[in-house]
Amino acid sequence: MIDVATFGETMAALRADGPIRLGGTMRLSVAGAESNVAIGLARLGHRVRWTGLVGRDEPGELVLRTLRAEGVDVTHARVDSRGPTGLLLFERRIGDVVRVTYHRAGSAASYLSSGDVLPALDPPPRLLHVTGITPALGPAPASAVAAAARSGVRVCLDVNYRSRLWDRDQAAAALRPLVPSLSVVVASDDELDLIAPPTATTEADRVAALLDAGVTEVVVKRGAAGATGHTTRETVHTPARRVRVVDVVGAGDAFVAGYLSGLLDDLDLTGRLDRAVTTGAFAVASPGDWEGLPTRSELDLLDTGPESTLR
Ligand code: KDG
Repeated sequence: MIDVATFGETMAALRADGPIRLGGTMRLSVAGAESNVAIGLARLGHRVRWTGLVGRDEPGELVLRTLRAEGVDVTHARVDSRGPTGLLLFERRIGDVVRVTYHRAGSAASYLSSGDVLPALDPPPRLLHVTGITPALGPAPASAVAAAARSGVRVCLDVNYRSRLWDRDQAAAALRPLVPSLSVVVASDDELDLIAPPTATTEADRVAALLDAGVTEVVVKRGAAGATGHTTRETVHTPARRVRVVDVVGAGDAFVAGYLSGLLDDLDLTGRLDRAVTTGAFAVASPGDWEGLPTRSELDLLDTGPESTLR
């Protein structure tokens, strides 16, 4: 049985250490919010399925090969010739400010439809994880998210607002109707208004409105300030783990992987948040979206003192 199914766009990712316009060497990998979560969960020993479309090209082969190598089930992922695999460029512009450029309009993934994703939910997984990025890719992916959310599986949505893909009004119009189907909502503190009803104007009101609407847990990510989890019974705040910041991209996905792992392991809210801030810290402390994510036996590595050598 699959523990977590997820779907979305995974792109070839090129990372430059300085401004791209100056040229130089870039490192090639893959990136996508949902596949980052899938890899994080697979490394923790959960059975995960990622579904998506990649182009008939070598970057598409890289995406599928990477996910397979990480132990993610790609049975329902496929090559589609209608567009190329998307491309994502990261450049370290100044200090630790990273700038992202997408080349994904018309990509193979923008054709992902409910016909691609619904078979991947049969038999039903324990959890379905979706993000607010997928409905921003086009009408077919938006319908796929809506259909999958209504499939009866327990759904986690990470709002993951991307201003380069759509504006806040468009995001809210697509995401709010999903709420009745959601069990877990994860949002940054500046994203809650995109999923909560417009009548709720404070964070407390937004959380209360989501819980009233049937969401069982609302998790608010606060970056370096940690995270707050809310259920109808309790609210728990957990500070972030202190690590040297190397690359914050992917930290939110790592956080979700840790949180869902805790949920699958039946940890209480405090335990789920502890695992989430731990996996988030691994992502922050290592380069790349997902490369530094921990296996289960590495989860306590952050308790090792600074500058330690493990022999
Ligand atoms: O969360 C990290 C992701 O944002 C990144 O890897 C790529 O999925 C991505 C996106 O659409 O921004």
